[in-house]
Amino acid sequence: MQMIRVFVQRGRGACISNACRFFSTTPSADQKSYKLVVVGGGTGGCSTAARFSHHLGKGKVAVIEPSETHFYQPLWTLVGGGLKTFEETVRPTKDVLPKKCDWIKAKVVNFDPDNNTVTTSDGQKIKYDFMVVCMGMQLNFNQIPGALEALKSDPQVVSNYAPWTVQKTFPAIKNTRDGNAIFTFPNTPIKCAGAPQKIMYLAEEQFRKNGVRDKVTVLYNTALGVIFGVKKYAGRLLKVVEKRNIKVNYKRNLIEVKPDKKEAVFENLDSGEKETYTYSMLHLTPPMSAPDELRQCKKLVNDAGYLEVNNETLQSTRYPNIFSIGDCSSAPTSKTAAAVASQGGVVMKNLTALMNGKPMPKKYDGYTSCPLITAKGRCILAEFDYNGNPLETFPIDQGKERWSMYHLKADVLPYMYWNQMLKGHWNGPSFFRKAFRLGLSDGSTKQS
Ligand code: FAD
Ligand code: UQ1
Repeated sequence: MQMIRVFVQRGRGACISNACRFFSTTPSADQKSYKLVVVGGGTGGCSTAARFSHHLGKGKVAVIEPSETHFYQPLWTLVGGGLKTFEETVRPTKDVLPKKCDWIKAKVVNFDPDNNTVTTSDGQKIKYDFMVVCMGMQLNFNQIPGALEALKSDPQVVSNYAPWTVQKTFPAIKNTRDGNAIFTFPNTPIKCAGAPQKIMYLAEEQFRKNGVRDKVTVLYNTALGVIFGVKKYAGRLLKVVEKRNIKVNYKRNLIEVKPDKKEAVFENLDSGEKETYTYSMLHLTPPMSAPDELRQCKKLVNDAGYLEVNNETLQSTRYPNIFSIGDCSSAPTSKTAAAVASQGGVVMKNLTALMNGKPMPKKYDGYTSCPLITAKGRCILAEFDYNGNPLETFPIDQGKERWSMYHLKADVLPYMYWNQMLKGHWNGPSFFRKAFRLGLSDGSTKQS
């Protein structure tokens, strides 16, 4: 019987050895068993599987992922803006998962962390010594009455957030001739919090190109009380919306879409009153949550339904052999692929140490990044940490709209994603940040 020692770890170097626990990994005859099970084969899952299957070898790592298709979601902003094709964002899952791992093509439907087992949608029970959970976020269009119907029936109601609707966005922008073009931000955490406004800037530019800008009112109706969560970039974005004559309505939460009347109903979150707007184009950002299958496992999640991890080590606060990366984890940072890259490096180091009975050496600082496209060829590259302090890579003011940052977003990062990140070779830009500053500073600046 193989026995594995797992250290409960609270922060760098601190092993509370009397909390060590032992468990068996012996499977029954009909059960598969792996050293590491990765749940989800998206950005976090694929890169994690690559890192560990390289080190652990063939047959030791399984990825449980139901989808035949892997999407590079960050490029959907530019697909919606008519600047990239959808095909550039899609690859078969079999081609992006590492060859040394086993792909279990199913969903996890149940977690049993006390017995180190998950159950899949096709009835398999899979046992693990260690598990990394990277299930991303669930899109909850169904929570807005009329939204799904409108997305299916009205060509002018679109969303960059789902693969089945992102290709509707650019035709809708081109068809808009007058009236209200409304862009929403919901009353829940979302992935890439900048994306709801990036597509608005690209649409506004297209309205100008089409000669209809003076007849179209561009509205950003956001449930938030600020345009962006980091002061430095919020200040710059407020200048952009002012210059471009975009109206921002704060604390407005979309509660219904009526495609038959071309109306969108919002709740004013301050007064509780309902406000109805007619639309000629409506870009929806749906409410989001952790996936239902994860939320159901109360032993693993926090009150909001996200897998509860230590913010620094990214280890489950309750089960030391479980870690989580990306959008489904409770780490209180802005949910992006850039954050996943940094988190992946931390989990690689910490979980490897744990597997070898050593203290966990790495701490995640909350690094995340949002390339805020403001037009074709213009981008503010927001990068910041847990405290909302800018943590910029390049020795220039990234709060300015720049062509170089647009090129990074549109051309360099997609190449890096497919060729470096998914192969487990990209841990985020901290190395470059330090190199650009010749080791003198880590590039962090307090909010001004
Ligand atoms: P995902 O990559 O979404 O992967 C989750 C995987 O889990 C999926 O493959 C899913 O099929 C699988 N899964 C779900 N449920 C189960 C289950 N029950 N069992 C097994 N598997 C399951 N990030 C940036 O850094 N920069 C950007 O500019 C940017 N722009 C964006 C623009 C848009 C429009 C969108 C939608 C996202 C953008 N992002 C951006 C965010 C980025 O794509 C995500 O943060 C990132 O993909 C999160 O990785 P993940 O592994 O957590 O989730
Ligand atoms: C990043 O690392 C990343 O993941 C690959 C993204 O997702 C596509 C990003 O959008 C950004 C901005 C980064 C950060 C990378 C650099 C070079 C600043």
